[in-house]
Amino acid sequence: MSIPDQSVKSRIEKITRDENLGCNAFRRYSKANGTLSEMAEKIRDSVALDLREAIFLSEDGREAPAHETFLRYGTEPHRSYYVPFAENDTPTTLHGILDRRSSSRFLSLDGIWQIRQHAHVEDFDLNEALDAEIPVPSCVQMHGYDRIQYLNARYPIPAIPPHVPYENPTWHYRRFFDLEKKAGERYYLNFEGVDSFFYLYVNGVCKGYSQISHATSEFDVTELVVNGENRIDVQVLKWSAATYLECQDKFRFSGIFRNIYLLRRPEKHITDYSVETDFEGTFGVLRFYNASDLTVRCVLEGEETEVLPRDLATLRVPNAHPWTAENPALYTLRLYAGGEMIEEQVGFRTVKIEGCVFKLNGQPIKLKGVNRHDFSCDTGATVSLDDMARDIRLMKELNVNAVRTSHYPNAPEFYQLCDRFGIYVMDEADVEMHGASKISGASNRADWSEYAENELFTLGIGDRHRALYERDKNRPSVIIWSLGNESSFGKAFFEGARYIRAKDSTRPIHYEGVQKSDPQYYNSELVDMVSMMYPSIETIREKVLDNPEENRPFVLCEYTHAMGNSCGDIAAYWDLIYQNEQMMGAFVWEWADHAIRTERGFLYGGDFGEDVHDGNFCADGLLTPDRRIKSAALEMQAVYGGKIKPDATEADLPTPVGKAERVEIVADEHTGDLLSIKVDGREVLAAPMHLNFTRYTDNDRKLVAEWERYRLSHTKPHIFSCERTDNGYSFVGALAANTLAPVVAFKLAYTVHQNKLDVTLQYSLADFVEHFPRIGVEFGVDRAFSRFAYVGYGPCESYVDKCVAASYAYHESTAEDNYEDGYVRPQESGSHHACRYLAVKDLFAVTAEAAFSCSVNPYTTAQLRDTKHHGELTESPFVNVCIDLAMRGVGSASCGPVLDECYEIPRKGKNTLRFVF
Ligand code: IPT
Repeated sequence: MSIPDQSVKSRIEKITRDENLGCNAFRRYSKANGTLSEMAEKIRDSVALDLREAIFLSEDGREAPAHETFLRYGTEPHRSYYVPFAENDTPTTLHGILDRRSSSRFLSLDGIWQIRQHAHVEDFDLNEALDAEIPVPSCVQMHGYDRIQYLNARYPIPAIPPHVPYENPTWHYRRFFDLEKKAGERYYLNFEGVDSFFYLYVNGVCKGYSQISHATSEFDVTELVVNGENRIDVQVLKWSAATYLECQDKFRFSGIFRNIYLLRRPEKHITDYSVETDFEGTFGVLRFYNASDLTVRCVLEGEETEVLPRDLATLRVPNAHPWTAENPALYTLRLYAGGEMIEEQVGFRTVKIEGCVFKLNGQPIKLKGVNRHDFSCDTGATVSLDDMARDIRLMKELNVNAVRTSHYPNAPEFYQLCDRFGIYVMDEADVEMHGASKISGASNRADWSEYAENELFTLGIGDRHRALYERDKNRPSVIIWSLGNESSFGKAFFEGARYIRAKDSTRPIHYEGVQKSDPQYYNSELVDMVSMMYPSIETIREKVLDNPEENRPFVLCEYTHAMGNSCGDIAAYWDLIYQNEQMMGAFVWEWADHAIRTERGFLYGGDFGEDVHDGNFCADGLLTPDRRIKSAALEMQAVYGGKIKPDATEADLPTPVGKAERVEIVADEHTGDLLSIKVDGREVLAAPMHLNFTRYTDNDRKLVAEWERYRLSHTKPHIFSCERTDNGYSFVGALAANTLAPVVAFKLAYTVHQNKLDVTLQYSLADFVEHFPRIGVEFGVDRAFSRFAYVGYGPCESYVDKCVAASYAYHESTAEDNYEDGYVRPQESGSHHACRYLAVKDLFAVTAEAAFSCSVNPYTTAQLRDTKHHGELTESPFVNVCIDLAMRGVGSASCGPVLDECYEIPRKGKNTLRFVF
């Protein structure tokens, strides 16, 4: 910002008063007829306005284009998601939910559209020729337009709310469709998601405009459509005021990215309704509110009742099964009016907070959660029903019972899948102002809370809260509302939060942001639970469990950052959660990696020539971008399944019997490296055995700088003494880099006895060294020897802090299978903790005095440390073997807390590895 001496609020005010950025093109429309707040009132009351009269005037008289307000115009009020059928339709199902395409009243407008890109909003010409085609729904950047950009918390545009740059890529979409228009019918166009702002034209007439990327915009186009061929033009803007409220950690895509369809409806029809459930003894009680202007006939399990307009009815189902994630019992409610039938799936369930305990159907439950974005590596923010159904199937398989829809409402059908298959949903509003915390170039909570306090945003935030509640209010799976993510908290939130509070007494409200705002809001009555992200166990104890003042239920809306080789801390969290009734559960960050599938493999931030980006911080999921399961997911599966402790280290050890008659070795007297092991004249080593003490995992990110202070990547062994004996070598040395004292002092001995080789390593870390990654040996063997067996934690990779999913047993594998090739950014992988035996098939077996970690991989430590994309890994010419005396835990410190001290490597150690040939 160029005005550093001013507060954000006064900056905004100054700009609002003095400047008119980017709105010149709209002057011709600006016939003022009200202030923003008056418009907001009208929109709330759904008063139809003529577009030409729509104001573009702010409180202080500033003219603004529509996309720099938070307004929608010409849209229907937010309503529950449903698709009407004709009474005589035969609805079918797909993936277990109602197939809306089987409704004769549903006309999909997905498919191939014409498109043209413009650099500026004003370049749009309604009647211009469009020269290209694009599938809808889709993200334009996935089709060669604009540029793919991944950004985490920062705003992608200068922070001058509500202005957006004049350089504002705009897409003109067009398609034609045939309609048999009938007298007495109404036609509604529904857009389920457009990022970030759009104008709608039907047959050349502007019907209105809308924003909120992850909300349905419905337009009544009855007066504009004709019998026969119709034309729709949509102008989609990349940047709008909405950009300030949708600063979520994701690839920043644009376009009509969710489904679009036309509903054909009777003149008088159901507009909206709400369903709430409860129990009376064994009866399930359904309270139905008819929010429409006509009488609705309700049929529930044979019980039928007529409900007058704006009236309430109660229906009862005897012996109703409560809806839970484990047993998601659903009952079919059919609503009839005006020749239409609307089918609802009702789940009877109650959600209550009693004392500090979160209860479902009167029982305490634990939310075994994940944070999920709508993301596909092939289509970006556009996800198909198949994609969603696959996610739900995988969640059930991995013992997940809850999803936080981070950080916006997901596509409506996702919730129906959750109802059907049993997933609790924390449904989050499309609100994130994370960028506001970074506008001064460094994190600054004061800037952030000034945004949250600024009533400039009240309309936009309030509209998002209304959209959230109204669309999803009838979903049994939704058990918690979340006011958004990472936006601090303040006055701009009050109206929306109060709206949800007033409308819904059956579900609690979540919002983590009160923790990071002005302390006056910490106990806001608009929020029902304490929520944190990535706290350490000590912080949880101190702030919540051991704090007598804190009596609300506690949830971790994000924890155990699943980036790369991660989630070493998940069992420790759940040990605490299972033991404390105040802890209602936790949501892993996050479900799946975001990365784009290309011929070069998966790409991430910075690979698309972005001016600003956040690298591979988007690849932080339990699953790969194409939904393969990683070891972190297996660890979560075990812990969510109730297993908290690793298996005991008990297993039968094979007794290595060597057949060799003669073993000869050659070591380098200046480095201590073992250059040759000849067994009966045949060379075993394809690469020398050397000391191995570096690694990279994404959770080591913050240590990379520290390790560079110790110059680990320049560190080499220095030998002070080398003693040759009849049957081997004995070295005393240190690991050191130029300019520095040694980081490790060591003794190393190689001793041959008949068909055996003992490798004895003793080490001691220098006092100034912390968080040392590992210490052990690494060497190569010929690629013909890729089969191996071990006794230790497997078959998945395992580390000192990540071995609950593994079983302690004899396992067999190959180098190719052992490396976890799902890491978008290559890294340390495939190690097995607490091994007592390793055999590289047909070459040797290793046992040791003390347990060790080992891996057999097609890549070297250096390759895994230095290669930036999986697609750039070239198989090493040999099979790479690592045997570590000590290997640091993996933790989740890429965003989570620092690794627990007990998982650091011991400061001293000694082991003898006995190779038998
Ligand atoms: C937290 C965000 O809420 C989430 O969207 C994601 O960015 C995650 O971090 C990291 O991957 S915010 C963080 C500053 C704690």
